[in-house]
Amino acid sequence: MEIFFRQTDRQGNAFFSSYRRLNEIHEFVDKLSEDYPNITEVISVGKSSEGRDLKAIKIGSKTSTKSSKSAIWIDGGIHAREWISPATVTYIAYRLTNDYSSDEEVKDLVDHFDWYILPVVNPDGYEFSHNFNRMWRKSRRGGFIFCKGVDLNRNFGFHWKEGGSSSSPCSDTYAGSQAFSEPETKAISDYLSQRKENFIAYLAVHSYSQLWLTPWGWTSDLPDDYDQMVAVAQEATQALSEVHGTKYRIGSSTNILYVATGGADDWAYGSAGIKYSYTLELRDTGRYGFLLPSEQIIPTGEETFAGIKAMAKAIKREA
Ligand code: 0X9
Ligand code: ZN
Repeated sequence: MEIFFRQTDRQGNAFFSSYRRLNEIHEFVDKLSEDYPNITEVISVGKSSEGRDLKAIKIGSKTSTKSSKSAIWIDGGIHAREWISPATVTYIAYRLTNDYSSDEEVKDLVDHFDWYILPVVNPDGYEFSHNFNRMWRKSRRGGFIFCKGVDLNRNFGFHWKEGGSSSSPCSDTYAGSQAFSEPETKAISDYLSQRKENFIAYLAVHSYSQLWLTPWGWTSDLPDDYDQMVAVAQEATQALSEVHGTKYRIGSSTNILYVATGGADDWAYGSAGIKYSYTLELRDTGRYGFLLPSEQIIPTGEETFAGIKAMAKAIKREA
């Protein structure tokens, strides 16, 4: 058993030493599930417009006496160029499984919650950003040679296209032809809607700016649960900063960033009724921006994992 864990540790360190292609992330997720069959299940949430799998992993022990567990959703890679996001989200899945047997705190959180982790919401854009254009943001559907793709974080059906998004296919914030016109956003919303009573938290992981954002992105008004969301985010960012000193700011998207409608977090909170819905903007604050060096994958993973654990602990206490 011990050798087994040490091997997995080595795998983790090697895997997270560089930014990985989609097929490597998918293989890693499959491997995690093979290594920890009792607490994991590989899930297909749907397919991208170019036919790539939206491969996710569900992590949760079946030992709980409760028939239906509370669930936490974490996704990454909705914006192609934000490479630290899929890397970090995959790292979270790695630690939740790898540490289950050795860390009481992790065991407790995996026993209590079902974790649904989708590292790459936008696999077509992610691959395009590796193959052709490192600064690509959107998906790759529609358009001609130029002006392809939809900003999937403007395509969710809640106050869709009411501000901070564009109706021009050439724009980097093109909202799509209608709400949920894109297979990626439709798949996520269908998946969550079928199970929404179980979901207590939704995390959309982006980069960069070091922000722990609450809804709303469509109005400067604050959501009903704002105070509780902020209290949980404070515990999370406190734990996060204790790891490597990285400082996060907390606030609503509109108030500390900008108005942008059709975002996943607003939909998760406003339509799916998921009480703790956040967008995380990971490292850094602009020195490297989207081009965060790969040496920062593990430190970013470590601190984000600490933040997410603290968040889950706080939610568990509240609920
Ligand atoms: O603009 C976005 O989609 C996010 N920032 S990013 O630089 N990663 O593109 C922020 C989204 C915040 N949430 C909402 N506006 N709903
Ligand atoms: Zn983003």
